[in-house]
Amino acid sequence: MYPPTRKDFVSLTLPERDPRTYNNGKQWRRQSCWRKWKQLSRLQRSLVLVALPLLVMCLVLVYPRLAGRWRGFVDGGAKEEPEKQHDHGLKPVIPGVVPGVIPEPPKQNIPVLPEAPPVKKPFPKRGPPVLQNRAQKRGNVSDSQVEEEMPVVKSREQGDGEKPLVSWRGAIIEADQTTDPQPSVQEKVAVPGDPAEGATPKPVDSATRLEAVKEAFRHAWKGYKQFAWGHDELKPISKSYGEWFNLGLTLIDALDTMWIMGLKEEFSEARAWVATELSFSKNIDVNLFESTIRILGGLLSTYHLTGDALFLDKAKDIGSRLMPAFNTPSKIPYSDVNIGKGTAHSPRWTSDSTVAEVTSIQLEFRQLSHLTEDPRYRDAVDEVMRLVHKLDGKHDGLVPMFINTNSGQFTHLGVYTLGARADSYYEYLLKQWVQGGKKETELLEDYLKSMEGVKNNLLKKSSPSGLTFVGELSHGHFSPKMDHLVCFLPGTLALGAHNGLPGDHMELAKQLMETCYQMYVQMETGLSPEIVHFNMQAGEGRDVDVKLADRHNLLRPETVESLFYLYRFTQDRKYQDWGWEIFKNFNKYTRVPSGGYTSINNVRDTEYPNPRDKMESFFLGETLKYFFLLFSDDPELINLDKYVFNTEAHPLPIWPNQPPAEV
Ligand code: DMJ
Repeated sequence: MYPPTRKDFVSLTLPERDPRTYNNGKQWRRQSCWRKWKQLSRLQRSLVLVALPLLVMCLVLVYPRLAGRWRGFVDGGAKEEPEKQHDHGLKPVIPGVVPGVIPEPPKQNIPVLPEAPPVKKPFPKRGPPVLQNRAQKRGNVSDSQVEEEMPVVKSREQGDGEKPLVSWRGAIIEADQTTDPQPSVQEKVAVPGDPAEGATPKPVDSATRLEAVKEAFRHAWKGYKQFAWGHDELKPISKSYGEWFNLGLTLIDALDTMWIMGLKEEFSEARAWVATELSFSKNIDVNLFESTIRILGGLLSTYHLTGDALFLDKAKDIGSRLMPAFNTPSKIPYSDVNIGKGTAHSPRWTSDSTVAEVTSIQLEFRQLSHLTEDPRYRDAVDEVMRLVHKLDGKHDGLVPMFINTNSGQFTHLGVYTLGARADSYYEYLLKQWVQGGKKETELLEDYLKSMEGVKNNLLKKSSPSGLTFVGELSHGHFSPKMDHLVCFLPGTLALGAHNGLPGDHMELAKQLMETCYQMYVQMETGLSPEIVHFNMQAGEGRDVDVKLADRHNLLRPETVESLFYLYRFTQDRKYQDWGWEIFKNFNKYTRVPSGGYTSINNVRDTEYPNPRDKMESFFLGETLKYFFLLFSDDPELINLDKYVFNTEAHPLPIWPNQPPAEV
């Protein structure tokens, strides 16, 4: 019982206001401020008087930096140190913005580049680049956008010509902060068969090309070994490393490449690291897809190539630690797993997973079951395929990019792409069918249907050269945008045709191969950008347009991968020659003298390709491996009737081939 005096209400006392000024808020606030000021002690007032001017000065000093960052953000371009994003990873979905499509800035009256050279032009002469982070020179514009001025800002103490602060795509960095002194002109990389300026190139034989790829690997390895040993990625410009999962990603991704190239010394030092240093017993979150294709895939393929049980043990360890990802209401796995704690979750802002991610882990987990005779791995990933097979929301066999881990339904319906977030779904339909001995008819049906969907909805021709390309569909609207990632498709189509699928798949593979090659040839550096837009207006401009934000090259493998398949199946040497051109340009524009190769920001600028200071693990895991296989004339070097490559270029046996005896 409450005491009788207790009042069951809350009393609220409102501050009194002068009735004369009650309706005049500004004046009332001014008087109130003044009263508060008067109530301060003398010491407090003096402190405020000293602090205020200091605050104003600070604001004035940092304003350009903030403004620069903001410009970089709205430009959609690279940030100072972009957050690690995997190709299929989820980013928050902004209302009104189609996922994966960077909104274009408003069009302006702009100068246009001079008429593009014809598609089959001779290779342009390219000057030596400077591999330093520095301001962009003007004049290298997208066909439809003005190059943003890259102001060179000077610090207060600096006079002209002294250590400038450089604004780089909106980020401000000390020119020499992360970059050790570089030669003013990049060291001339001696590539066999690279002619002197003006001279006609001499044909280069396969042995020379193979040796050049091995040399490139050794050069990359040298940088990794010296500056990033045991870490995830080399940062070759700053001679340091970056972590993503903290699991020696580059080293694991590169194991089978070294084996295939016969780099015994490098392989055995890497093996020793795996044996003594690699531990998965760590309280870390890893992305299920990325760790499956790179780590589990890399360990399994190395086991199959070498027969060394160490790699199988490690594969079992990581495989079982990834299994909590499948504990969801729908059985569609979460994107992230803590391999130490055995917990899994979606990204913070959504309960969706990416379709490509949940449907491109099957080759690896199925193989793990095959080896261990433990069906849990295979059951989990086969269930995902069964669920996706039955789902509504597909368009002519094409899948949306997101799927919900609670409901098991597709989300964000209406956007269809063969690029990021959907790409390897299509690749793994075919490859699982191949892996399983061509028996699983649902997989084949879905693959064939989706390729019809591509032809009906996404395939168009560019103008003026009539290049066949794969665009995107967004809520019924066709966009002529094609990611470099889509260049896996010629190889996959060719693999299907080799396995008895319709002959027109091979025809399409050849056409798309030409297009992917042109995405390199038509750039000033001879290296493809991340994304291109094709011109579809008859009689207008050039075939390929590149937006400002899309000019980077991350040393990706897809085109080289497809060249390898096309060469294997057709024996047409032009594919080797195309690959050789691309290889030489990687050497010319991305090779860092002190060791390693770097992603670059601008494939349209031969003088300042603008290094990003990162060598992705797939450069050693995939790109250099596919170069090596492309230049090899030995069909037994990873026989495509015995092995199927996972999406990270790790070859896994086609069943019912038995695993090798342990050595
Ligand atoms: C690799 O991790 C894989 O090839 C993946 O399928 C796509 N992205 C990168 C290479 O570009």
